[in-house]
Amino acid sequence: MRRNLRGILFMVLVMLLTISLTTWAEDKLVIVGFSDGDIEVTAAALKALPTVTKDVVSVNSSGTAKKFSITGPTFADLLAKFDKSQSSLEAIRFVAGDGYSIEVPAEVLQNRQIILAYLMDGEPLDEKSQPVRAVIPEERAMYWVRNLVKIEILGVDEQVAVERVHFLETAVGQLETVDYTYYESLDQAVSVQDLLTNLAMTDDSSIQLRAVDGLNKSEDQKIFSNGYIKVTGTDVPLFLSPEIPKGMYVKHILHFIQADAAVISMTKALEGLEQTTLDDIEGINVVTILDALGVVKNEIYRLIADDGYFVEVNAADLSLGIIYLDDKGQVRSYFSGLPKNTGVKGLLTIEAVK
Ligand SMILES: Nc1nc2c(c(=O)[nH]1)N[C@H]1C(S)=C(S)[C@@H](COP(=O)(O)O)O[C@H]1N2
Ligand SMILES: [Mo]
Repeated sequence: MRRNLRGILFMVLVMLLTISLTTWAEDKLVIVGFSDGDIEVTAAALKALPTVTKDVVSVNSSGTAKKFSITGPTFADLLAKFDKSQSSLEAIRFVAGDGYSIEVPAEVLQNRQIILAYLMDGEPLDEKSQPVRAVIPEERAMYWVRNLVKIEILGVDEQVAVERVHFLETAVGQLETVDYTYYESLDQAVSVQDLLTNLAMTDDSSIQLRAVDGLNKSEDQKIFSNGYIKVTGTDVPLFLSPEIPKGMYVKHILHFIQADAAVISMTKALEGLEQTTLDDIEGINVVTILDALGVVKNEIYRLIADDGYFVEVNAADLSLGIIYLDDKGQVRSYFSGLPKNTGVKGLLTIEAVK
């Protein structure tokens, strides 16, 4: 009996210690990446800052809206304490304790107020949101990071012009697919690493993703290349990974751009870009595609097929051409009034020839 009691007491002690240690470990926010050193802010220090209280509406990726009121200091006020300013930052990354993370771009940093909320509707945050939830009113809920434990100060990648466009469907056709279980469905996916390697996209800069519903998102190169693009079943093309929370998945990818290369889904382009009919073929004008991706203006463009076949077309003739999916789902080009050899089957790449 005595022994039992002691055992229980010991267990309780261990539990209390564990609880206080974990609470303590998550009870602070670190800001890393400033040249003059990291900043550690305890929850108590955050609460000592002046606060704002705001009625906000969070909108998630499915369009569901939730209304509540939040209270906390602004990120700008916190930075001011350390003689820093939010608007002078190029980009930051919010990192949560649960593995969720998201990059906040310069446009958001320059135009929006960021609130480090520790009260919701006047009450302390729920367990999984503590110690703070970043709230950016007027931005999508993907930026409203619960359980915020780290803020990374990032530099921006040097802007380079897009010089080549790859068609996702053709590129995927050159790769091995793997089984990927998505909810109740067994689907096929390709490794992003394989895809990028195959397309000689070896840069380590961030990837700019755009979904067909207009969502734009910048993803870290390592996170992106460690993931998969699911190509069959629902929500495709879908960026996902067993290593990241579902909130980081990107559904219905229209295109993604990294450095001088872009990858576009023709299936999604047919939904998201303006369609045209040319000599009874329905597709998208070549110029529409190149403009959507911001491809550089050049005199000659090369169209390359998956078997290595290629043909060159003058810039002046580009608007005579469309890209379409044939009845086998293959990407093809067709130019009205140009020689038949400009009709490329299994189109993989369009690149500006220097
Ligand atoms: N820590 C953490 N914060 C997060 C996420 C997450 O998975 N983990 N998901 C984000 C996404 S994608 C959305 S849409 C919202 C969802 O917020 P809700 O659960 O309050 O609806 O939280 C954002 N903040
Ligand atoms: Mo989301």
